[in-house]
Amino acid sequence: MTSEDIVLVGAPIEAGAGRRGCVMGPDAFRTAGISEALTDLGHRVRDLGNLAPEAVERVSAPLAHLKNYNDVVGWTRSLHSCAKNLANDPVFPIYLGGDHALAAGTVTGHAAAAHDLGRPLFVLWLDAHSDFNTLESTQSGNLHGTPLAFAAGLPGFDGFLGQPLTHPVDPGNIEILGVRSIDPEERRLLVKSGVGVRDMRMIDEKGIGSLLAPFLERVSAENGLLHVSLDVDFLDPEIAPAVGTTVPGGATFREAHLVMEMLHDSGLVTSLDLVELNPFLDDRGRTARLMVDLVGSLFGRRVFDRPTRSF
Ligand code: B3U
Ligand code: MN
Ligand code: MN
Repeated sequence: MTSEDIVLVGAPIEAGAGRRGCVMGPDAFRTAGISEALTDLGHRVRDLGNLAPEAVERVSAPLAHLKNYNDVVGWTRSLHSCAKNLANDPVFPIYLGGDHALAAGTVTGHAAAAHDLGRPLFVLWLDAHSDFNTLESTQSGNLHGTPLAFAAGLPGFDGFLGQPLTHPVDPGNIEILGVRSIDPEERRLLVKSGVGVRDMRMIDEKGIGSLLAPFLERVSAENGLLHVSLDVDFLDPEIAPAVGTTVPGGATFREAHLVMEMLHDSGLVTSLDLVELNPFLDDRGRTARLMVDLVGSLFGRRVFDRPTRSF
């Protein structure tokens, strides 16, 4: 990536999560210096402030156990329109969450825009969870466990946008990396849909770099756009405690930076979600600062430039 305009969009949604606190996420990213980190790397940054959910006429949830359905619907609609508009500008949007339900709007907005451009959208989902429950399969009723199923066009979500999703992401173009918690019905849906799933065991056996490289090659070969959705719980809770749904055994500091460095070198990433940061659970801003550091690696920070000639 060269020097470019990055826009920051705050999405203080916590309606999709099981516990409160993600509403403070966008301001924690700002306090941790996300704008300054990107400016220091030579990028131009514009902070658009925080988005608000669209006002939605109160509709009852299609199933009684779904939590905060109306709020999530309002956020999905405003984020979908925002993402679709930003995708038509020559800017790189970073969505500051907020819980992962925000990706129901961002991913589908970018998918709609990609369709209009005649290019396929690919999605890299960095997460301890696959977030592939449908409204029927979710046991918890927490809607942050459903956005990827919605974006992949699984049935039952017509209420989210008030109409069927016209341009879902091809499930074959989705790669979930770092996963270590999948519900039984979710697993069945993932297999049936053909989503790429790379769990921690594969990372241990093959190395995270060799798992990511073939996916990036495919995005490049198909002239795709790449949306990256980074959930804080992708990281090991020892280094990133500020998340409501910690699962032990996550990506290490080095693995996470390597992913970001490879994404930078690929030049393929066109939009980014930073989600599930719960500052209420943080340890003196440590998780927020780590997330900002990772964004730095994605936007070109390196310790030492590789030599251009060999000796
Ligand atoms: N699969 C579970 C747990 C979960 C998913 N995403 C998060 N937690 N953050 C569920 O509630 O759907
Ligand atoms: Mn998630
Ligand atoms: Mn997660």
